Amino acid sequence: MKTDGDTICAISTPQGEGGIGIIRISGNNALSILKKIFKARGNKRVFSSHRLYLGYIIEPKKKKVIDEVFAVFMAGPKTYTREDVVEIYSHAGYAVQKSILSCVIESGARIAEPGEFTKRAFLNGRIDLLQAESVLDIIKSETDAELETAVNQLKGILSQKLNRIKENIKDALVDVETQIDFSDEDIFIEKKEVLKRLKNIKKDLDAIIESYYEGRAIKNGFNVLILGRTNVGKSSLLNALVMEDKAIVTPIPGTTRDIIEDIIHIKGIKIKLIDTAGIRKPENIVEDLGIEKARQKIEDADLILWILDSSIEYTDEDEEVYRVIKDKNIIAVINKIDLPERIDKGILKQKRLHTIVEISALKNIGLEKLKDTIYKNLMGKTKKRQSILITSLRHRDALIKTREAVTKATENIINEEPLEFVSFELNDALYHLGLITGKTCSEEILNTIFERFCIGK
Ligand SMILES: Nc1nc2c(ncn2[C@@H]2O[C@H](COP(=O)(O)OP(=O)(O)OP(=O)(O)O)[C@@H](O)[C@H]2O)c(=O)[nH]1
Ligand SMILES: [Mg+2]
Repeated sequence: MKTDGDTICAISTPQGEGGIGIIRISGNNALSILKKIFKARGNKRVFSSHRLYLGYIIEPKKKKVIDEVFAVFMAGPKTYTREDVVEIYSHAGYAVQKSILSCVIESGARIAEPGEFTKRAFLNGRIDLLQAESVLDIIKSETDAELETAVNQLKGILSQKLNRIKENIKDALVDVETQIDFSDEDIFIEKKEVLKRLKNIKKDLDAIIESYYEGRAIKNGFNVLILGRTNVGKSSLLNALVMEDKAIVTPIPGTTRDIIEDIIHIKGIKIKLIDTAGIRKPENIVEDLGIEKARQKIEDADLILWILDSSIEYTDEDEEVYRVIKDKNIIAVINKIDLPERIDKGILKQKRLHTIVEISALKNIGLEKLKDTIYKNLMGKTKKRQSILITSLRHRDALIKTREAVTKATENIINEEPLEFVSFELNDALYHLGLITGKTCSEEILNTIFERFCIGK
């Protein structure tokens, strides 16, 4: 799969008004298009590579000046796509950029598909698929931790690690295949040696696969569910944590009927807070549906904040909530501690809950402590911060399949099965590993990956 070098173009900066907007052109005709539409100051006709020229974009047919711009021609392969690339830095405005783009198209380019520039960088071998995907992650990063992970991926740290694993699998494969070819003669591979190699490969794969939990958390954030019976102050807690009146709060039990979500950051980790309808015997169909939605969220929650009301005795409804969530990761949050205490905390102690935090959502008491507890709970789940993280389900699936094949190869050797089986499994392992870096990827997979990009990237 290679690009055919036809010339593509796009507005690469976000649409709207701004100081500068960039139009990017890539392909064989990039330079000739520039020459048709751009007149450099001083009438220069020769463009040195990687140098900025000030001048005007002039509509080729009507000879009308559209904008004063900077333009740069970058000769391949030292470019983003490895093809010839031109970038035009114009003023950012809808009409200006649209007019320039029309000139470019009339002069022989076509509009790029989403992610097509990056796709070309991949197809022309400048970056592997992992790095191409990291470009999207960098664009979408909201927190420093997310950005750091994505940049490491772009720098190729994960690719290098995977390449080392690939080389190790290949070495094992060579050992095995040599043995197959010379089976009648006296070349004899030490089974122990191959098994040791495979064990190390598996260990490396384990570590990367395990990093997915942390990687995913950094990328997508954790789901923290606020759950409890009606009127205990769930929505008040959401509002206090997001510091905004996001959810309606009233003294009437059954106020919240739908799921209400917002994002907060605690020490650089992203947390999706999810407020839900209070759980009790529903009084009507709307409330019933709301409660059902709340229950459905339980499965996906990384953590459940089980809210209780300090000013009222522990009720059957509280117990009903507890019954549903008792096997999950929960923090018990006793709210309304600004009011006289009526709840029997002894009941909670009997339940051997790991953590109980006391707060007042109304008076802003104990919220810092609660945030700290949430952070420790979630980060405690991840081991020490790993330097290499995977964040994509696609990578994780492929690594798991790689590991499966390595495990099978190991079993084959232990069970003294024909070495051809071992060789088959190791080739399978290489295939799945290759899916991650794009070596063995089909056009279809590539398309689904690059479709997620915006146009111009
Ligand atoms: N005194 C006191 N009142 C509170 C506190 N937190 C919430 N409330 C009050 O408790 C009532 C219910 O609060 P909500 O936040 O709507 O409770 P909820 O759990 O979301 O209720 P539903 O959505 O009906 O399930 C409101 O009148 C709040 O002002 C608190 O810490 N102290
Ligand atoms: Mg509510």
